[in-house]
Amino acid sequence: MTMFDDLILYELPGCPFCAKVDRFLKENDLEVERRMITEGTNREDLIAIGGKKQCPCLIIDGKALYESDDIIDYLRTRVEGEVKEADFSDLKNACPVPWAQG
Ligand SMILES: N[C@@H](CCC(=O)N[C@@H](CS)C(=O)NCC(=O)O)C(=O)O
Repeated sequence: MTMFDDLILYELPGCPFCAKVDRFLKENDLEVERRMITEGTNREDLIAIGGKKQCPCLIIDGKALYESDDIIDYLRTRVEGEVKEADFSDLKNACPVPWAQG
């Protein structure tokens, strides 16, 4: 397992785009600090850092990176050795969380 101290991942429960990132992390045995935006001040904190509440968002050394595909592209660069691709084929490509759509 590799833990990255410079990365924080903001997530939303039930978000399929967050699930993609989660799968990629697990597949490659990577760990980052995880923050659910439904908890505490995480939502406000994310907006303060990145300007929007969209999840997933990876904070890299204090800078926000949105978009699951871009996050996974970035994480690929942090894998030591061979990158293991995760299967996302069963995940929906739309947000099912009504709260997040507003
Ligand atoms: N294209 C984006 C879609 C992300 C997305 O739509 N996330 C939803 C949660 S399922 C969200 O955060 N919506 C709230 C918002 O965009 O403000 C990705 O791949 O990361």
